[in-house]
Amino acid sequence: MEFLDITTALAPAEATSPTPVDADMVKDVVSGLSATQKFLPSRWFYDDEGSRLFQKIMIMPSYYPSRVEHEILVRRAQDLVRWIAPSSGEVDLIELGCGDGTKTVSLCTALHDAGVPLAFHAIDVSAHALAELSTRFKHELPQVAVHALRGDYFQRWPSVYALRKQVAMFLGSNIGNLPIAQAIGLLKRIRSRLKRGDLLLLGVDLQKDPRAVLAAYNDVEGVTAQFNLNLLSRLNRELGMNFDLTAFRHYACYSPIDGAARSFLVSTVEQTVRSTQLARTFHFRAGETIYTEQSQKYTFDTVEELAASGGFTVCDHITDAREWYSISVLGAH
Ligand code: AVI
Repeated sequence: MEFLDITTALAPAEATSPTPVDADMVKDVVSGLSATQKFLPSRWFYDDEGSRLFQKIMIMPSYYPSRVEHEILVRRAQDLVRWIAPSSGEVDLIELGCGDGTKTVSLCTALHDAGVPLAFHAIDVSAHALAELSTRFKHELPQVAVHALRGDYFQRWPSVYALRKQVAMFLGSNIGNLPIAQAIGLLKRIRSRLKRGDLLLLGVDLQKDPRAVLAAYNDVEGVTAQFNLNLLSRLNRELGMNFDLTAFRHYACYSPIDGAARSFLVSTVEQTVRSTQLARTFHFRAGETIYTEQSQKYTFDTVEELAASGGFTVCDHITDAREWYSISVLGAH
């Protein structure tokens, strides 16, 4: 188990060496761009520029999920504390995809103020985000022990004492970006690490007025469009592709029937895109789309179905006043 030494998190080698070709990216691009409905998994959005653009999205007025989730973490902290507080002993709080800790520091403060003995295990792929999280906790909550673990939350789990209560957290509505089979797979994996009585706090975006959902992915500022198009810049850079970014447009839609917001890149002309690294060409008809992201919106019933498929039962849905978003408390049974 590798715990990140924050002093080496931003080693110069990492900052300067060219990005090696990622075999998973190659597989995804070849299969996605050869399919009848072209697709590219949204996990590839998050290079440095993509992460910077996502930070920008999170503070846009139309992008409500981050703001509402934050409001729940602050305003309903006591309800969360009641679920998290163990009957005895300490609690290991394990956040999958913690980012820079902005989401969780207020909850950890509430737990600390309530006298809950706490160790915070923060897992993220970004060394930069983990370094920021550690600095934030050092300044704002030095009393809480932070264990930063760098890696993919599909694979990593911290070392914890078997007898302590574990509370896993998967916030940010990130579950909604996973195809259903992967979402269930992730819940099952988390469940396999927990014992009876442990919890998973799952951040889910709820179904609401379709116009509010659509506005979040179709902002007038065009930041989501830049975020979507940045995927093509990344492939140009990392796979030697020659996507012309002016010949693709962002398109977002939302279907209240299945609760899915979907994003696409539309080829505005007939064109052929090449990759020197892959020695492949990909043809696009004018109007042809690449499906780049699904952001699932749930009802309480669909959260319950998802939880059951992953081996959990829903103990509570902790929501904002309008019920736009829920931090659902799932119990390992
Ligand atoms: C990270 N994820 C939950 C965001 C979402 O809402 O699906 C990513 C995003 N895509 C466009 N805007 C934000």
